[in-house]
Amino acid sequence: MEAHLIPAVPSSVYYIADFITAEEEAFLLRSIPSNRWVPLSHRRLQALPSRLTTNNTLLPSPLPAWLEHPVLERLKSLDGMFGDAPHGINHCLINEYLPGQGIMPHEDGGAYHPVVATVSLGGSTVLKVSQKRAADSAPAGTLEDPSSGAGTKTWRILQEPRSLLITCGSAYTETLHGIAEIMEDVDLSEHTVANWSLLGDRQHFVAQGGRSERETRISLTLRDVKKVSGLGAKLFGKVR
Ligand SMILES: O=C(O)CCC(=O)C(=O)O
Repeated sequence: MEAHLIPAVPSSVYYIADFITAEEEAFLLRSIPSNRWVPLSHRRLQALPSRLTTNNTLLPSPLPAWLEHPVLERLKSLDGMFGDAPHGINHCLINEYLPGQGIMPHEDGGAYHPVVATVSLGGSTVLKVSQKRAADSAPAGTLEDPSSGAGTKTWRILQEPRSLLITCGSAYTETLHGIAEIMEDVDLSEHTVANWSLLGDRQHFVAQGGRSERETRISLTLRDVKKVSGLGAKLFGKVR
C-alpha cells in the first residue's frame, strides 16, 4: 500500500487508480437499486443494508451480494486495511452527484471504525480535504465550510472514475472533507492536486488544460459501523 500513499496529506490517505475495470464499473452501476434513493436537496443517497438508527446502530443484515465481487473481495486483499475493524466492512453509503452538486465539508465521525474506502463511478471530482480547526471539534455532523478560516491547511484530491480512495489514521480524525458544488473543476496540475503522481490518466487532465467538467458521479463509501444490534453481530460477523 505504501506505493499508493498520497504525499503531503495528513497520514494516511491512499489512492489507487483503476481499482476496478470499466466492465466492473458498468456492473456496479447496473446493480445499484433504483428504488432506494433518498433525495436530498443537493444530491441523492442510499444506505446499504440500511440507514443507522438514531443511536448510530446498524440493524442486522448482510451487504448485498453484488458488492462482494469485485469490491469487498478486493478490499479484503489490501494488506489488512480493515484488519482491525470489528466486523470488517458492514456498511455502504451510495452518493449520487449531478454536475453542480457536492457535499459540505464534514467528518465521518465516531459511529464508524476510522477507515473509509471510496470507490468512484462515472465522473471525476475533486475532494477537498482540510485540517480541522479547534472550533470544528464539535460533535460529528455537517459542519460549516472551514475554508474561510485563516491558515486552514487544505489539499485537493482528484478522484477518477474506477479509483479507490482510502482514508484512515489522523486523516480520518483530524480533517474534514467535502466536494464543491460546481460544474467544472479547474486548475488541476501537479502543483494543486495532492495525488497527481498517482493518477491513472494525468494526460487526460493536461489535455483539457487542467479542467474537468463534472459528469454524474456515484460514490460507494464502505465502512464498518461499530455498533451492530445484538443479533446482527452474531449472524453477520466479520466480513474478511
Ligand atoms: O462522494 C464522496 O467521495 C464523498 C462521500 C462522503 O463524504 C461521505 O459519504 O461521507
